[in-house]
Amino acid sequence: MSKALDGVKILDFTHVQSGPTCTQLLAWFGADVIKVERAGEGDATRAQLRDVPDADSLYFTMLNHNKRSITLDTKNPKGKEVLETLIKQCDVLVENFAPGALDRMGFSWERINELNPRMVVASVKGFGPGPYEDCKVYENVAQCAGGSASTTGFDDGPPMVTGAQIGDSGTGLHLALGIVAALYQRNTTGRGQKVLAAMQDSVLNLCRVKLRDQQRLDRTGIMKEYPQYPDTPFGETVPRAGNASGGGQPGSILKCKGWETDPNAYIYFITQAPVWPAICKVIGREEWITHKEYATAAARLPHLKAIFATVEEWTKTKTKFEAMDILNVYDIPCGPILSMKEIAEDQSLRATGTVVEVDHPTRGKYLSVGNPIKMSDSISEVTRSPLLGEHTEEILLDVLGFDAAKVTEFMAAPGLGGARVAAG
Ligand code: CAO
Repeated sequence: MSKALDGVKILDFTHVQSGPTCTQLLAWFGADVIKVERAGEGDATRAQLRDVPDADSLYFTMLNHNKRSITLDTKNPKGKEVLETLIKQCDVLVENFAPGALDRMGFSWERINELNPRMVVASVKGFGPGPYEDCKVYENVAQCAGGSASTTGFDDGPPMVTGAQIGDSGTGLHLALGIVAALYQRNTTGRGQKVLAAMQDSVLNLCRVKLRDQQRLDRTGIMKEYPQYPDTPFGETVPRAGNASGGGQPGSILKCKGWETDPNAYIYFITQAPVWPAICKVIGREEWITHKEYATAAARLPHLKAIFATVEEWTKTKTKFEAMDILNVYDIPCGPILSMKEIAEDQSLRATGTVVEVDHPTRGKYLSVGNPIKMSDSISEVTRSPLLGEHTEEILLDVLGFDAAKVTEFMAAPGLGGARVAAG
């Protein structure tokens, strides 16, 4: 079966998480992703958080599926020669080096554009142009600078980062969309272009509801769906809202049966207005259906804490899955708090390819996340991440068209191809 990005060649200069997430997605859509790494060490994540001695870490393997790896010292003249040829052959260069690193390597936008005017050059940086444009940035810095941390957590605690990697993987997603759009535009202009996804911007894009709330607060001084209302006065900035839904439908995390010993025996419960009568029936408070302090969404706002406390008395009598089964009969929006262990064992996620088992020659079988975007005519199959330099020879022969003698010369050069890799 063909794939959406068949024929697209990506020169993948990415490392750590943000850039590799982007190029892994493009690979799942069928692009030929050629990951360029330094001989000997490669992407630093190969050796980070290792759980199997001497094997590529899960950090690396789970972000670099379906790619090929070539080792290249791009600061060495021979390596530069190879890189220039690769630039001429590829459609997209993706990088997430520290600001200025590509220029220092001798590959500015102008130089790349001169070598291949059709090339799309896509970058992740921590910040866009401005006071912090030269800063190196990791995930949690982006979460803090993008507005997420100040609005996450509880009102009486410090700012908090979230476990979802919205700074890294979130920015990788944004960049992938930018690349596909640039390739689409190239069909009519014939030109490549620069694509930038700044981590601060991407986090803010995902946090836009909080910028909405800042303006509501500026105008009205109050936000009635926030847990601070009606007991605690609002300040000048959007406060941390705990587990409140942040939308027009109030929600909260409630205890379920077993919460005393199981840290994840909880359910997210939403008091969606259209199903309010059903909620009242399920929890045994039918008098609330018509009571003037509970009958409408607006009337309920000052009583949300008491309402959720009453609903919780009911959820505490059910496991999170029992509660789900009962509530879903009435279309009451809710969701179990799933642990990573439960997700790893969830057979429905395996069946859809959202969680996949992958085999690897040095680490054996492991679980990974498959392509979360499903397409009917471009099915993603997850193949293992490459060993360091595994495809160097293959790429020199097939992509660059080197003859056997030139491949041998290249492979022997110190700091270039490096030793031949035996693939499992
Ligand atoms: N051959 C020769 N040199 C190479 C090379 C290769 N194949 N691959 C990388 N290098 C060099 C770079 O040219 C750079 O050299 P200079 O500093 O001399 O210009 C050097 O390796 C290190 O690159 P770096 O500064 O990007 O790496 P770092 O580990 O110091 O910083 C990070 C990592 C992530 C903080 C930084 O890359 C960054 O801020 N990136 C942009 C934001 C980003 O993507 N952050 C998310 C990271 S995931 O949490």
